[in-house]
Amino acid sequence: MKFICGDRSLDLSVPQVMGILNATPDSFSDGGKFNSLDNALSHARNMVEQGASIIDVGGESTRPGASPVSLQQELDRVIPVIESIRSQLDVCISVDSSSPEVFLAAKNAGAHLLNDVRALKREGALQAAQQTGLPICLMHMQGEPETMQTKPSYQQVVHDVTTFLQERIAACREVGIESHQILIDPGFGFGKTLEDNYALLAKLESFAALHVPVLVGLSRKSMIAGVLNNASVDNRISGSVAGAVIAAMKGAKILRVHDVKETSDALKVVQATMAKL
Ligand code: 7PJ
Repeated sequence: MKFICGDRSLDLSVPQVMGILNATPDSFSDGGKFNSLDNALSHARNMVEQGASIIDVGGESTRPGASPVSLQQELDRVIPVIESIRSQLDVCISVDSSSPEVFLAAKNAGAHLLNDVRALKREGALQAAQQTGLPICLMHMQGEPETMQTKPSYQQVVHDVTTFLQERIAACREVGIESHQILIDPGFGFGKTLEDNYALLAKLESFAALHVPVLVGLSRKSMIAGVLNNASVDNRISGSVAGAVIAAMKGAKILRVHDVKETSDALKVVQATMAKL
């Protein structure tokens, strides 16, 4: 099960780890520690050594309540980081963005994969993504980061998220992005209550019906804190690893995480077990 990403490929017959690299000064779990270029590169290098096969570079904070960033700010944050990783490390680079201009600049800087929490809904995003020729992760979000946790509401969360992703896959195919270039993600924490998040995790295997690989990001999120007495970010690692293990056992192929070593080890145990099923 090879997934082609630009001039690289990912073997999705085993779960892959995507390490999170926040190029934002206000990202909630690494608090701007990695916003200088050298720090970003050394963090990326550590994550590769610990088992990440993808580095996800993001310059827009999408934590609940975060304010929007300007296009120029986003470009200034992510493009130098992508160029630097591309020149120094042997790893697949994804860009966490919703902006068509960022997609195109990221592709030129050496990115291999687009990761859009707005599922290519911004004006011009579908066309720009198609133009890059890169694969794309389509994520579900209800609302926008500034207000999405105010009052999330669904008829039936698993069904609603599935329908949305199905529609976005169809929109991609209409502009010429093929299904073998698409990943989907239910978007844990993006306009969802604690109950919604666990309902989605419990039924994650149902997304296999969409016939594209599933990516999951629940690392250090409030759905982990919510069952741990609102544990601080530093105390969410075991809970996050448990979530990653459950997701992988329910078919997720890519796990987007902060704690790469812990998650990679856990996924090796998952893999050894799944090989015997
Ligand atoms: C996700 C993401 C996620 C995908 C963020 C955070 C918030 N991209 N970007 N899936 N989350 N595909 O890491 O807490 O869940 S930013």
